[in-house]
Amino acid sequence: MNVENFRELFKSAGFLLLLTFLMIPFKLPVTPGEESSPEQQGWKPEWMVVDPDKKFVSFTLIGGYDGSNGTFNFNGFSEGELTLTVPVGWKVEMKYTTKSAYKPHSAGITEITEPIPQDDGNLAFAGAATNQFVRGIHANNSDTFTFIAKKPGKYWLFCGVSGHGKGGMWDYFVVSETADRPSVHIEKKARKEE
Ligand SMILES: [Cu+2]
Repeated sequence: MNVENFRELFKSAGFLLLLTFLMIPFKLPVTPGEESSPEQQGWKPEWMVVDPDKKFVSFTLIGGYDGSNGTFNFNGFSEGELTLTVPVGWKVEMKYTTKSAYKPHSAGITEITEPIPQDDGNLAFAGAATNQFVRGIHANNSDTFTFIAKKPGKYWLFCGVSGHGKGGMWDYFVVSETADRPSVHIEKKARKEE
């Protein structure tokens, strides 16, 4: 190997080293709840509070949170963008508030049926809906419901106000036999209004 070749080798090795350093910030693990984004696994939003010892999880849900899907959304998510997962047998609390002044909304856990029901559909668990599920809750009003997630399966988090489910005001609620902790998963769709 002559000097020139050696110099080239040294240069490319240096370049590779520089590249490696540049890559490091993107490979560092991210602490959930700090730098993580909703798209990452293990995201734990402020609106989910977990007590593993009591097998209890509390979700704070806001109907008409923002303008997404013409305000027909939970915490900004609609048409299945949001999936709440809880382990089977856990106690679930849903602290629900309507924010949008445009229309009343409600929240309940319902069976997934086709076609999407015009109104409330079938509750998956006894008591798993806000009061006035079909009439809805007006802006700045709240209702909290609790239930035991004893039946594994995939359900809707559904707004029972007439036409809202059909309008996309539904997300997913999963009762899992394999999950050991509650989790939130988000798959945000690209929308025109955003
Ligand atoms: Cu609604």
